[in-house]
Amino acid sequence: MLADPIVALATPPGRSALAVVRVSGEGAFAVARRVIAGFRPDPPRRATLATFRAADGTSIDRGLYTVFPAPASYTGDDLVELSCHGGLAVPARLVAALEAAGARAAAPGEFTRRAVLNGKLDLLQAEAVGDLIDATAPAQARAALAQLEGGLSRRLAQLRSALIDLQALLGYEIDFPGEDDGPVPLERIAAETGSVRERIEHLLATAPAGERLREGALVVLAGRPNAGKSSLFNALLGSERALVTEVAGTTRDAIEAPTDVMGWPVRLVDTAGLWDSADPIDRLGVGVSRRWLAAADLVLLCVEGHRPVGEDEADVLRGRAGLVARTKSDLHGAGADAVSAETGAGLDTLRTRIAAELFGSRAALADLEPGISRERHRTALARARDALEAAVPHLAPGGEAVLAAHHVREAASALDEMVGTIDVDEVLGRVFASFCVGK
Ligand SMILES: Nc1nc2c(ncn2[C@@H]2O[C@H](COP(=O)(O)OP(=O)(O)O)[C@@H](O)[C@H]2O)c(=O)[nH]1
Ligand SMILES: [Mg+2]
Repeated sequence: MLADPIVALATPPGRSALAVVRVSGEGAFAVARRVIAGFRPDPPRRATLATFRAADGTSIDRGLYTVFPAPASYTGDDLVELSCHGGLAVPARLVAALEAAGARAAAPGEFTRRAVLNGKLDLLQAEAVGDLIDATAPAQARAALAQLEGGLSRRLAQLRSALIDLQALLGYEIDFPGEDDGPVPLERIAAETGSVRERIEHLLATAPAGERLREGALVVLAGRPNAGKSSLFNALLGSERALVTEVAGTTRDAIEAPTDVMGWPVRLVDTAGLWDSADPIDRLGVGVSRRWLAAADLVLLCVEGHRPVGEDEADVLRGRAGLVARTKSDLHGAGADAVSAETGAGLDTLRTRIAAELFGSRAALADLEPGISRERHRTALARARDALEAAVPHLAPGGEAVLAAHHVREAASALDEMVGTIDVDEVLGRVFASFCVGK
């Protein structure tokens, strides 16, 4: 059955004051009635105090339940939310009782999946629900919330609408070929196609920052042994994750830790560094460092004090995003790039530089424009752009409007796939409504 009642604990298992259990689907109220003493579906969206009972009639807990009748619920189906005491025993008994009463244990993401199937959320918004839950830095949460609220969906809807207009114009051209003074000259259709293509390109350009924002930017520390990498790593994290000693070569494996730099998500990696050593274990460490450096979004090169940057060190930064941090400023004195893991001086300046380097103009948390945030979006948009590019030659004088229309349709279907809506009738409706082709 498409909407059989499903049940799941909506909060993490473990010790907590409260836990929330959700039941959704056709028959959710009947299931709830078997467990909640005196259950009533009215009034909706109002918390009611009741006793929750197991199948054998023993009481499980006293808690609140809230009823969300379809379609005004998260899933779009009938839904009941029960909040009980937290911990391991009570929520587990409550879920078991609801299963005994006829609900099936939900699969991961099944509530959101139903919300998509019922048209409550599009695919982009469903992805944003996951991103919002997974967000660790404020900027991530903000971007996810904007996407959940439909920011990206609206941008795509505008693009899609422009493509449908194009299809309508082309439809006219196909039905009345060769009419030189038709209502829309071919050049205008070509120009319009180019402008939509440009807008898609503009959205595509948000991919690096968007993906970086969703996944966390990879910042890798590099530098000579004893440059102070591990100390800086710990200072930026605010915890002693990496071992620090005066013995060169203490760090051998790379250590990765997620952190938040001025509100932006960063995965900080401490490495052994890149320098020659006879010791085979050191050499392994250097190999690991190289792989991390190759993947880095930003390399943070640690150079002690005023020592000149060596040729080998400069090489590490060549052709890639990088910053130099002058370490141990408490010993060597201050400068613009100076930082001390010991005293914390210069750390905030360094954080600001890292954030600006990684997120650039998006460094202002307030004006995040809705952008794309995953490979799935990028490939769909690239497909749409390529399809429009392929349409252009057919829009030159003497071109085949039918072929152009084919490519424009393909571009629209790439966007549909991205949002998760496919509706051919809409295109047809638009063509006939705005052009009265059948006159
Ligand atoms: N005074 C001072 N000493 C530091 C600072 N940062 C690191 N050190 C010392 O420099 C040595 C090497 O530090 P470490 O972080 O292990 O360097 P790594 O080999 O680059 O990881 C250790 O003895 C640290 O205590 C700093 O900011 N101030
Ligand atoms: Mg180290």
